[in-house]
Amino acid sequence: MADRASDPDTDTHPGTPRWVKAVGIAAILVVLLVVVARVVGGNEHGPGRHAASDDMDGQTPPAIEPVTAGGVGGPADASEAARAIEVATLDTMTFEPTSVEVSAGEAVTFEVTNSGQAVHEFTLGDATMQREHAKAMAHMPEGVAHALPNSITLQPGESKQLTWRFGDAGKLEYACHEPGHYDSGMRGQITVG
Ligand SMILES: [Cu+2]
Repeated sequence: MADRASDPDTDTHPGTPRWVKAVGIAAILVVLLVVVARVVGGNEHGPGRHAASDDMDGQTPPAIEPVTAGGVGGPADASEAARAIEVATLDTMTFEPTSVEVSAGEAVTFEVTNSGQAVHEFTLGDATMQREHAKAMAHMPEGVAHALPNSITLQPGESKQLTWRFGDAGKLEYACHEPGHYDSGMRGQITVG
């Protein structure tokens, strides 16, 4: 994409590298798609299942894969959860606890409290979902990433809930993608047994 970035004479705005424009255009497209998706899906329940809509058109990768019955599972209503797990986010770039165990097919409500002074998030998913979320955060920290059903963002002192029905047995993560936090190790392990 930046193959001609060193040739500003071909550009109407010599001072602006081509990639900056490309990122800007991509950001505008993402905003438009999110608005459209919200309008279209506005009167439906379970907006999470529609957040990664098909109309992304390959322009920007959806930050979460379509939810299926198995696999990683998907968002659920709090009334479906038989139990709750309390999780705290800490400024030491750790979660408390650092790991949890759940059963395949079980719905669990995570009651997450930000015990730190910094903003933290709780993003649930497999490695692919974590990677896609990090990508979305890098481009649109206040837009796409925070509208996803597998993620909540918490201001200092804030508590929020996220209910998830787990799918197949395996390993998932809960992680924080505020800038630098994930790379500092801010992640916990979910063993789905
Ligand atoms: Cu964090």
